[in-house]
Amino acid sequence: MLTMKDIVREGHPALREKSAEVEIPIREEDKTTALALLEYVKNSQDPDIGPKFGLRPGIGLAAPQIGVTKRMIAVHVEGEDGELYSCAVINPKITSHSVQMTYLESGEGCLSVDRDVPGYVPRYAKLTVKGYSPDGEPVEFKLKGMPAIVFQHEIDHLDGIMFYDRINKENPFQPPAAVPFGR
Ligand code: SB7
Ligand code: NI
Repeated sequence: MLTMKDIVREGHPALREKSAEVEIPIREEDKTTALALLEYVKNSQDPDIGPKFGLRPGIGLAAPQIGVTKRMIAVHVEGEDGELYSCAVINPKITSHSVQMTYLESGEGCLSVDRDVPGYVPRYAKLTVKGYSPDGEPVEFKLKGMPAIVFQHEIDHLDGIMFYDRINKENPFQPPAAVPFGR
């Protein structure tokens, strides 16, 4: 099981690399990695397991964050209508997105960043993501709200992009031409 000691922090080159596509059919080793990412996000939100192992809660995790530069992510997050997005996605790809942007009013954080970086992170308000499940089944997600924001944060990791790269340098709280989301 993955713990905080497996998560690489700022300064590690994996966070700035462009991750490689995972070969299809998916190898057992890659499937295991994808499922480990998902297990971490679930464990980290479990009221017993999280504190017991000192896991910082995370609603998503990307393979480069454990030093594996392959295109794999996991999310465990609830949508606006209470639907749960709990999945590992291999080779996730944004196939379409809204013109409209959104941002989290509370800003974003990252398990690989041990400091607060305040500011709004502009994200697409809606998007479609295609990819593969760990079992090799093609999957497609139509996303809005928090799940949309998390998927974009994770897919950014696969391209070596950190959330703060997208914050306005001059005025971090300059509301982007966007509809805010969250409290
Ligand atoms: C706030 C938090 C996350 C995504 C979007 C908004 C995830 C934080 C955990 N991660 O570092 C995952 O990469
Ligand atoms: Ni992150």
